[in-house]
Amino acid sequence: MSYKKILTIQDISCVGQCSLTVALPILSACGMETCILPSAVLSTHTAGFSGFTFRDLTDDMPDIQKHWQKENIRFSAIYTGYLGSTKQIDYVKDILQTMGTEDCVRVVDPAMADNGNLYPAFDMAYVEAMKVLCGAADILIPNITESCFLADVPYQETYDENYIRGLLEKLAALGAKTIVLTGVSYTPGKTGVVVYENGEMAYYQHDKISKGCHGTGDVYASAFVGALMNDKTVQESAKIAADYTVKCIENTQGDSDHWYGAKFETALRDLIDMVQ
Ligand code: PXL
Repeated sequence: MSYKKILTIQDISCVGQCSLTVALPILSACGMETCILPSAVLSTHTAGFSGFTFRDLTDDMPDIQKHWQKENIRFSAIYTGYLGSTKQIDYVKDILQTMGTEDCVRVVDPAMADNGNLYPAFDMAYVEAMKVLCGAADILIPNITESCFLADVPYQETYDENYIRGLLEKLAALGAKTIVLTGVSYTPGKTGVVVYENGEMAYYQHDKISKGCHGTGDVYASAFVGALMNDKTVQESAKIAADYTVKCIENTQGDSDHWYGAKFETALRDLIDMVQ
């Protein structure tokens, strides 16, 4: 396994099992040196808790980047998630374009929406800025709701393969070469992920656990990047991330106190076995 330095840019939700508190341990378990650029610090995530604090770190970003440039620091992969502001997306785009090694892989999870709605902190100006960031990605990992906002396609609860193809074609027009679309369900009781590469769709279907839990998008994207950096193909990484995320949800269901996140730690051993 090669030892790679990965930068991940997303928020610190102090409590709630999402973003950096998920990405760091998962990427470390996958054998990566992980560097972070926190986009904001929140007391909790914003999906279900009320009265959370929010400190936006947008204004710290240019100086952090300048220092890294002075130290000649470069990253083998840059993976972005939940960001702090529309202005920040501009800075993050510059980091994506300038802070990578020659063969750097740029992965954007446009973490901004789910179940047909934008997360509370975001508006349509944020969506417009996110479209531009997606254009700077090699690989995009959206869910269906995010894809609809990014592609200006009306959100539907049920759909067929033609709808998904149309969505992916519009997303690809933003500029990302490869798209890993999560939460694609054609059949009750099943869900899965569509990998779109060079105009071709490949579908990996798995069981849908009736009670999903929050934060699984971050678990999925982090495991995907960890597998990819272990020289798995995009399709292999998409499958490994799906199998791992299902295991995390299985290990969480039945604990009604644990509504805010997935117990991803309980399946790290399985993930390590899968990426090796
Ligand atoms: O898991 C996505 C996410 C990340 N960070 C924060 C969030 C959310 C989803 O709601 O609120 C702060």
